[in-house]
Amino acid sequence: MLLNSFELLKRLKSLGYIKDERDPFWWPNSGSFEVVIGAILTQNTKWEKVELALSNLKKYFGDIEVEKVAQIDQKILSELIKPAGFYNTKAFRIKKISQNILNDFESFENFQKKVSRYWLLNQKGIGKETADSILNYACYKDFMVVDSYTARILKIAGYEFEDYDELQDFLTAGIFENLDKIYEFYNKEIELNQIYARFHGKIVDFCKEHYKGKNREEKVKKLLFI
Ligand code: 39A
Repeated sequence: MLLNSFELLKRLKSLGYIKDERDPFWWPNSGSFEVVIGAILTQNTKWEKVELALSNLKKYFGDIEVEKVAQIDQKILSELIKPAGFYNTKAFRIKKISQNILNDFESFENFQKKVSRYWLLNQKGIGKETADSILNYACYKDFMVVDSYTARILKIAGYEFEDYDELQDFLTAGIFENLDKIYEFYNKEIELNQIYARFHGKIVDFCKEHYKGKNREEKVKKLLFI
């Protein structure tokens, strides 16, 4: 029986997640405006499709910067992000949030320092998972992302949660209560934002490798919980 989220973190770490070649915060180019775009693009689609859309944006813009995205023609933006699906809706959301970042914070650097979850949740089409992804991976703040993979593997361990917040509380409580042990296995003190970032990354990378095909629940159960 899994007692808390720390045990899941420990198990995933002992299985070798995250692989060393990843960004230290797992999300590629963490701490950049590109993550804001990636977090919106990744809604209702596979990451591999997001990568294609991001690659189109990089070919078009060079570096993906908020000032450039705020000014782009929305039809051109839709074409560039087409591989990620729902491209008209996503193009509208991406252009709008870019303009709002500049209007309310003047620069991406100010946005990183000052943005709140409340501000993000008031943007069109930004729900809790997208907001927490932006807060953690683009702004390096202490928010743990919850996604459907996390809910699925915890269900296999016998846990079901009412909603996003309850699951998030379960994840963060297990971390918070075991910080000393986490520092021990990392051999150093590691910031909470990075622990959350890497924990979510471990869950996603593990699920992409093992939560698939026939008997996936059984496979995951054997690897993680027996
Ligand atoms: N589903 C995902 C991902 N899968 C991902 N990576 C792999 C790197 N990111 C950053 C977000 N969502």
